[in-house]
Amino acid sequence: MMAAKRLFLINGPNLNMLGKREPGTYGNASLADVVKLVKDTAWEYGYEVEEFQSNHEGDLVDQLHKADMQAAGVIMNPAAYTHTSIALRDAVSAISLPVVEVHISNIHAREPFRHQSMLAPVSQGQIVGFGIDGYRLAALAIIKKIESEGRHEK
Ligand code: CA2
Repeated sequence: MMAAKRLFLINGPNLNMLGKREPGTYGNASLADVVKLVKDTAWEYGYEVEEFQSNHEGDLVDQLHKADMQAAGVIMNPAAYTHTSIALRDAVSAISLPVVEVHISNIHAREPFRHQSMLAPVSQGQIVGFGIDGYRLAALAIIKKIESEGRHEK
């Protein structure tokens, strides 16, 4: 099915706190800065972005289902649910869109419980450890993927 030139940007629990706490791990940028970065990047290629953040697992599942009907790809930082959520993994499996998983920090250089991602095996790919620049890299990567597969409307 042809999708509109639209990306969903989905951020999970506590990412609404970005820039307000823990700058040593997550930097000084706010969630609004992340949204602007992704929108500006997508705009360069004629894509629009629908943005969503929630602290609630089921709401994130709902948003993945909505993306399947309305978008051509998803950029997602599932935050702590990365490491725990079979529900989010099943949702990514259930939709037919490419999903790029982003982490601001290098999860592999942190506590062992952050080394495993439930979503990575069902995602298109994972970008970790580049701070919020990872969101721009994810937008570039997913747009290239969408364009190469001709998944979007003209
Ligand atoms: O590095 C990432 O992007 C993470 O997804 C961030 C999650 C963490 O649980 C993952 O292991 C890695 C935590 C997001 C919490 O964000 C905060 C931001 C500012 C202050 C406090 C929390």
